[in-house]
Amino acid sequence: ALRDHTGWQRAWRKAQPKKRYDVVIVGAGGHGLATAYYLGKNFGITNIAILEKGWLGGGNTGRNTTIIRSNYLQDPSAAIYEKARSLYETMSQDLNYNVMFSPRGVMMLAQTEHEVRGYQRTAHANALQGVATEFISAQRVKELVPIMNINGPRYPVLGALWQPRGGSARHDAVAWGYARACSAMGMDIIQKCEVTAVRQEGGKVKGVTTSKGDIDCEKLGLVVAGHSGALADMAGFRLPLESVPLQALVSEPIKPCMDVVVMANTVHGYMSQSDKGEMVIGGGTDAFNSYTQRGSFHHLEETVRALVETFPMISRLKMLRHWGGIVDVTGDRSPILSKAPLEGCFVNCGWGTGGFKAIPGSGWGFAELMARGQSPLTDEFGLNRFTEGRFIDESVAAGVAH
Ligand code: FAD
Ligand code: PYC
Repeated sequence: ALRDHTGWQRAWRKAQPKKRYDVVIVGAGGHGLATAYYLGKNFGITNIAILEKGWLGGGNTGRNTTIIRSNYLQDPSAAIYEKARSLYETMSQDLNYNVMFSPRGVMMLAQTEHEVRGYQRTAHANALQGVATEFISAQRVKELVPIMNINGPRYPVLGALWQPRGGSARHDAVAWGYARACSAMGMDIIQKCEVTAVRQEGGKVKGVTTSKGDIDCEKLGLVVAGHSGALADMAGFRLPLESVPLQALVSEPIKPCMDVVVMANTVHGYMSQSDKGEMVIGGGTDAFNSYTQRGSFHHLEETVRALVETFPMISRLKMLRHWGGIVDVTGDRSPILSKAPLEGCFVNCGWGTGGFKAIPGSGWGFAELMARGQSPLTDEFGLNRFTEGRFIDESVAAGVAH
């Protein structure tokens, strides 16, 4: 059907690396591209290269299950995730690219008394932070999601933390929209360009060595999610991170049956319905460190088993595809947006299982940090918090997947 569609304009230019840039960003995922975009838009810095070892958006940005919410507990988290959620509301207009943001509502089920108390606490914290969430009853949950069995013998639904303006967006479109806007500002997006070394001189970053040659830069941003440990190693420092696979799967498409996103954190499962009708399903991280970006059958079975008491209908669904991405998990389940020990080098990582929702807020704050050396959105997320013991504990909000 697309036979006669020829001569389409490229969404972003195919670029060859120059010898030198003001800023080099490693990683053309959502966070790297958003950082470049806000460096250009908010600070007028456009002499930028974004280097990607594979294809743009082919890392976790193109592998995630697209849940967007800002119902975190601690103030610094609420600030950056709510900034991101609010930027998602206008992203299609801002980028002139339809990212299909769908604020359909996200609920986190409370299936133990412990979770009831935890989510009521989060709802109170969110009220103080200006984040609109509420704790709703089991009956209200059933009204919103009629296919749910709220009277399961093992894990009955006791209520839920409900964020009506949470939802989802089309992950590829987020990456492509930012990429097109960056390219239009004159930035170079260079795919199949793997960074293999970080070059330094006198304790300051000088540039990078890549599969397409050496590139010099004034400032370097490392934004490579599950490969952050490897890049930090090249730059001569260590990060408090573990890299583990996180898997997801989709079913055959079925008629519309659920128009909100549901997370069941106690049993480690979550589900939403895509625009195509597929049920998008995921569970917890693999129990071992690995760089293997693929799915495995035992994990798939565990996840579906976890959900089937609450969603009996999934026992009859055929599953179509499963896959994995490598997520970078910190001890306090909060990200790292920080100056690195090497002068001129900055690191944005540790989003673990929950960074898709944060892409615009992270890009906004990290761009400010790289341009000005400081940002109110990133101040609390520095590497120094691990040596000073100022953890931002979000293990409950990270929820299902951690
Ligand atoms: P990535 O998109 O992974 O981009 C990093 C890029 O760096 C990659 O493209 C990689 O190829 C490149 N790179 C690595 N090394 C090099 C090198 N040496 N040289 C050049 N380039 C390099 N988050 C949510 O908020 N909601 C969800 O529902 C959700 N679900 C998820 C489900 C799954 C199965 C997975 C895996 C993740 C999920 N996440 C979710 C987490 C989210 O996907 C990530 O936190 C987010 O996408 C990270 O984006 P990024 O731009 O930092 O990383
Ligand atoms: O961060 O909301 C999230 C999430 C859900 C599944 C994976 N991550």
